[in-house]
Amino acid sequence: MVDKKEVLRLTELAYQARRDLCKLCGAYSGNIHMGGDMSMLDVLTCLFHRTMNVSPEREQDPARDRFILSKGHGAVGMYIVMAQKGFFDYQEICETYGQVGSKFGQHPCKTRLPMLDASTGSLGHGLPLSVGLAASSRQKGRRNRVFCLMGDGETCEGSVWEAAMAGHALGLGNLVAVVDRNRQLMTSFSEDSIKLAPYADKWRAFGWNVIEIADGNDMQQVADALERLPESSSGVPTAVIADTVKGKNISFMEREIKWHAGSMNEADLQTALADLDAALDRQRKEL
Ligand SMILES: Cc1ncc(C[n+]2csc(CCOP(=O)(O)OP(=O)(O)O)c2C)c(N)n1
Repeated sequence: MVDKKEVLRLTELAYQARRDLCKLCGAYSGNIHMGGDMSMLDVLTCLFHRTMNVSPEREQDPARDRFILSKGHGAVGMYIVMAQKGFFDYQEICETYGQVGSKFGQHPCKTRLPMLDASTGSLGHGLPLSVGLAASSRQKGRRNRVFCLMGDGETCEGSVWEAAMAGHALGLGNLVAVVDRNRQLMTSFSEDSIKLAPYADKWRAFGWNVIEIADGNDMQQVADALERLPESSSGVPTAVIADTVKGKNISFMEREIKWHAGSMNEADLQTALADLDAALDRQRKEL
């Protein structure tokens, strides 16, 4: 088990990321994809602050891990976590986010942010790209991993399953697909539209090693699960399926379809910040 001190450090980072995101949302005039950002933030925090060997200093290092945010509509959540890690300046994100000419667009753009491993936003393309990166790393004898974070709704795209077949056929043990299984899409619950269950079995049927996280918003569970990744030299790709809650920790957002994306007024912002403080208190007591 990952020790409690480390879990607390990661929990506090995820809390800070949620606060920063809420403050940005409160100040921004347009909609932000709050629901799916909140659901994925614990996994994203653990990936950037513990699991992946990435840092601004290693940008050009061929041995560093690669990361593709395939659910590109979650860009601002990723920018904030990367800012904590020193890649970006949070203030600059707040001042320019979503404006014409900004580096920080509503979807991640590699042309403007060269440290990213891909531009994303059109769902279903991150895993195919990740297969290519992982195959190339393998061919060059590198031991790094390629991580691809997808939404569960996104995996309705056929291209995801073509890539899953290829990842297995090529024996890419250095490939890790992480699915933010929040059971919601843009305008509906996933099981009410294209039924995804039995979800983990689908990945197993495609030949993948599967790690399930019963509560993907519990940092202890997330950190422990990501410790169990096989060696990158193994011959089987891994799917980490994290059961999460869309809008996690914000009372008026949790599991609310309308909070796929939205904007907050001052009263919303104050409620959200109080909710986050209460959630952190609870998490500290549990640890
Ligand atoms: C190819 C493509 N089709 C449609 C969209 C519009 N879209 C943006 S987010 C979204 C819902 C995605 O659901 P999911 O992957 O579960 O993301 P999450 O609920 O975690 O935000 C859709 C359909 C898109 N970005 N790309």
